[in-house]
Amino acid sequence: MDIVGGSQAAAGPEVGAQVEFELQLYFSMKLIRAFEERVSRLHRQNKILGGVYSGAGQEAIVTGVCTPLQPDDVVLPLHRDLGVFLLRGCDPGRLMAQLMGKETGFSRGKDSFLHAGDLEHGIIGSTSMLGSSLPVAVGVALKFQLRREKRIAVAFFGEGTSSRGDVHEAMNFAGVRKLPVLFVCENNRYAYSTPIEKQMAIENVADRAAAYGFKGHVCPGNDLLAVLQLTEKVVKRIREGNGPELIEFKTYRYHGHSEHDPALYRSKEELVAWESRDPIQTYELYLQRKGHDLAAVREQIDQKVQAIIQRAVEFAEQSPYPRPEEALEDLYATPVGRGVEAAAKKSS
Ligand SMILES: Cc1ncc(C[n+]2csc(CCOP(=O)(O)OP(=O)(O)O)c2C)c(N)n1
Repeated sequence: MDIVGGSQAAAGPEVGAQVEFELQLYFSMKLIRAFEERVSRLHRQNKILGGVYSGAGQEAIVTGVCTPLQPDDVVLPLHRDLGVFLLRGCDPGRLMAQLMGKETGFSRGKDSFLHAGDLEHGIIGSTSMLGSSLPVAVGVALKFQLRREKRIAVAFFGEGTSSRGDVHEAMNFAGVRKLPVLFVCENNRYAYSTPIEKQMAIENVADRAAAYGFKGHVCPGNDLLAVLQLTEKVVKRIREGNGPELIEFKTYRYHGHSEHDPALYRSKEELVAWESRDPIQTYELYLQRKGHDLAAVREQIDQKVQAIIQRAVEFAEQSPYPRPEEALEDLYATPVGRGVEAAAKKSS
């Protein structure tokens, strides 16, 4: 069992492969939950650089969306999608080092998690300007289309972000050009402290897709199997050149907007109601009904997960902070293409 998404495991028709796949999905959600819990604890110990935006409660979405993707697809996560890094096969130690601002992180200690990306694993980081990553996803998809590549771009965003202007521009352009992009809205009901009914006048973000000329779907985001089955179908259609689609997943975040937010704007009853639909516990019930020995499976996976996280923390803690003289390195991409050599010669 590896920690890279389950697409390879999904290929085998045999029962063994199916069992392996089911456990891989469980492992993925457990790893994301435990990793984020550890990050929250480390934050309280003042070991994390910058804000922590926990996605606890939303693990089924990242898991169900990333699993059917191919390694050469490109994903653009937002601030609550740390799990994307784990499922795309990024090294957990480097991810933890990024969170701690260490030299060994993706940006070599130049940034917090918020803007992290890892091009080696097809992840483009976001900026603080919510929604700015959607036009980038559309640009990536345009490149795939122009080069006739069977790759897709996947843009994650919240329901609050969906009300931003550049989200509209991105979706409109993607619809006009029928670009291979999947828009993934994680509707957790709050944009910071603003409840959904105070920032949009319709019930579903997905309803907006019709205005751009493509399909929009509403899906229960805490139900891993529902997320996975819908995403598989949608991804297949997009990959075959049928244009973009939008999936809105209804979900809930357990923590406040970030770790310094006690979320006093919502009721205990509401939180408890959503906790009773927890994605991991719901999936555990499914595993049990499928005949897995849940206690044994849980123990084995918890041990594996804790070992991975412990190694990641040790690696990050032992890594150095960047040296001041590195501050100006890696700020610009190395120029490539026609005329670059001549221009370089001229200026030297
Ligand atoms: C353009 C812009 N406006 C406001 C903010 C401040 N801000 C950061 S996260 C956030 C809430 C975003 O809510 P949503 O898109 O629903 O995602 P969630 O945090 O709920 O996952 C806000 C208002 C920002 N970063 N960028």
